[in-house]
Amino acid sequence: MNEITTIRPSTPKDWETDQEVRWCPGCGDYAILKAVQRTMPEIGATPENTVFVSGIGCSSRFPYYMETYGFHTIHGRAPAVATGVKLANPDLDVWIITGDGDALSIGGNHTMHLLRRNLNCQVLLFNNEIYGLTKGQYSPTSREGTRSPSTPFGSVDHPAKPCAFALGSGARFVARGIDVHKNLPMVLKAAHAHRGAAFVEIFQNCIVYNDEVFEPFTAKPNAQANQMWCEDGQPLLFAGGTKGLALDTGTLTLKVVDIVDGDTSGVMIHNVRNRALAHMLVEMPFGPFPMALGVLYDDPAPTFESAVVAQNKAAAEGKVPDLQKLVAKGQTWMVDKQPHTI
Ligand SMILES: Cc1ncc(C[n+]2csc(CCOP(=O)(O)OP(=O)(O)O)c2C)c(N)n1
Ligand code: SF4
Repeated sequence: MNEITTIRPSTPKDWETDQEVRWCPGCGDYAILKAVQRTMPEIGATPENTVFVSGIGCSSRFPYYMETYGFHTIHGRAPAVATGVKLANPDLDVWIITGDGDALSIGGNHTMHLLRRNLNCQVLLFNNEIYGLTKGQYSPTSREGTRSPSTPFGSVDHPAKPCAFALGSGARFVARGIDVHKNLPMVLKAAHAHRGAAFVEIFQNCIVYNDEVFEPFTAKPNAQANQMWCEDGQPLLFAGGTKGLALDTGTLTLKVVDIVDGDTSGVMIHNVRNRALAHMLVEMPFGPFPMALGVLYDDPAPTFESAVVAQNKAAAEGKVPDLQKLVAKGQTWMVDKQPHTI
């Protein structure tokens, strides 16, 4: 007789592996790993239905540390492998782990197509604005002036904005989090709840090659003044509710306004389905504006794998698969030209 065993809810510990975690002491990757391991039980995930796919980089060591299926693939190619995994078994919960170099240099093309196709998966881009694994060369997200072994006089490149790249590629979910911030699991849960490609940029401190680069908004004394956590249906406020964002209707741009006597009537209300607002939030220059964090855009659309499955089903309708017939089909084309004579 078969015995039915009840599924035991998991704990964060169940998602840890016996592998030695090999990141530099103090690396932001540790905090992200913990946040993901804390999130998995809360979203009701099961290790046997979960796959982590990564490219190459410090961040891409992540699958070794998750007690799930995993692929540590080739540089920039995690989206291709993840697409194969999802098409082979659409029921699997697929997470892509990538770095700013992995996703936006060598893998920029793959990331773009994954997002526009809208594969149902979560993409966690660990943005440390540097190549960590290869010892600190500048990356597509490094700021102008970044001194590194490959830019000894300072970078002259204009950096890419990962969330703007994602929106421009057609992503239907875009969010931002910070490695050590308590809100990261909330952002991860929202990404997981979204059906389709969910893109999350996580500001991750590389303590060795780019330490403190996010301090202007992550350091304790700067956080309140410069972080704006966006919540759907709520006014866009920051600096402890003393400032907000309003729309300048003349120029169709955002502007910072002071909140006087708690009056937020002129402040924009966040709407995660407003794509134009999302574009403005991810493009805001930091300094004059705060750093927009949390779920910036969330507007689901049909997914790639569901369309492929439906198409395959329709094409196979009424047909009996016959492998033998296919193999014995004979020649499918004739080469009737005479070979060239020399
Ligand atoms: C085809 C190929 N080109 C280059 C490399 C060298 N390489 C390995 S990781 C990496 C960049 C890693 O930076 P990032 O993606 O930002 O990840 P991090 O290490 O900072 O987490 C590069 C250039 C490689 N492994 N394979
Ligand atoms: S080099 Fe930087 S990103 Fe890589 S493990 Fe060390 S601190 Fe982390």
